[in-house]
Amino acid sequence: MLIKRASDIKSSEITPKRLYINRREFIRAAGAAAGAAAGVGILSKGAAVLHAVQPAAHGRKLANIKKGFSLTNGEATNTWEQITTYNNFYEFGVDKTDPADNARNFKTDGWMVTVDGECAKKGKYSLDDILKGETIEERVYRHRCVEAWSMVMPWDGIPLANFVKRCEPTAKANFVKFTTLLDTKQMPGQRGLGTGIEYPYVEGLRMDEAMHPLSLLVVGLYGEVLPNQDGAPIRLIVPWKYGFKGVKSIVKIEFTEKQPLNTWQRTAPNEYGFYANVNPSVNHPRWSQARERRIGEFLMRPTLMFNGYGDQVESLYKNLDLRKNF
Ligand SMILES: Nc1nc2c(c(=O)[nH]1)N[C@H]1C(S)=C(S)[C@@H](COP(=O)(O)O)O[C@H]1N2
Ligand SMILES: [Mo]
Repeated sequence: MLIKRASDIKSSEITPKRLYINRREFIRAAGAAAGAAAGVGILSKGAAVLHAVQPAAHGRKLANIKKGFSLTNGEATNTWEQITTYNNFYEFGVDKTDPADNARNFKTDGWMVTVDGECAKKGKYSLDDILKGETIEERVYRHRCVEAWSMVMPWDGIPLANFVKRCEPTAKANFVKFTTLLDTKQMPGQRGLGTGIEYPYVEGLRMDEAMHPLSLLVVGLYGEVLPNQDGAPIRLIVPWKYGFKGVKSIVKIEFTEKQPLNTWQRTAPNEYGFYANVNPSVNHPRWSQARERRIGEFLMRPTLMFNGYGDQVESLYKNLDLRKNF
């Protein structure tokens, strides 16, 4: 066979490109190479641009949400439309509108989260189990992507600390590791092609970061059930870190002794670290992190240390060199 199938292209063939193209282009380059080989890539992409992306349909309202706190200095909250049509969720495609298109029929009924590792209460938890006895809080947080765009989102969720305590971690539990669903049937971005990303998507936090009151297990947006493109039915939000720490559609929470290897660090370790604290003075090797584009605004605004949450979190890092531990 002369034509290479997507799955025949080894990730090693595209590896050097990581050095000079950005995250999405790096993924897309693999797709274009495969598409060109198959003679369809460019045309189908061109056609895709012509359709208008639809925001998430309005879903079920969550009951009894308590106002939490807004830590945004009065900055305007982004709209439902913006938050559900401009996404990063590579399992559903690498363009910002792909998750809105491709996660539309994602099935989350009967969702279970496995708790494992260094803890007493291992097992499978349904969403109801996780939310049992909890008050869902609305937290309006800034969200800063490592790609230098940002939004303000009104999440609904519970403090991650509450759930961690219920799992009764052992003395050896130094980190919490989170894993996204692996489902090549439902997630087209996980199929075939050697994009250089190994699925499932994995993230992690140090135990004290997981216990910090700002860390949130999110199940809703704007008081409604979390839209699929934003990581339904349950995802993490850690507002002082780059957005990629906010792992979506979580199926496993593990307590580990050693620091987990998170997906972006594994994919490009010179560019993405474990900590990923928002830091305007540590640039990405290929772009500045000093400023950001707030979705809906024209001028770029300065990026704030720890995304503006320094008063709350800087004590966690007083013994850490944030240049080395980026
Ligand atoms: N499983 C998974 N989680 C993920 C991602 C992803 O591609 N897959 N993208 C991350 C990145 S880079 C960002 S900026 C946020 C985007 O969240 P949002 O689409 O709800 O704004 O999700 C993060 N969580
Ligand atoms: Mo991101």
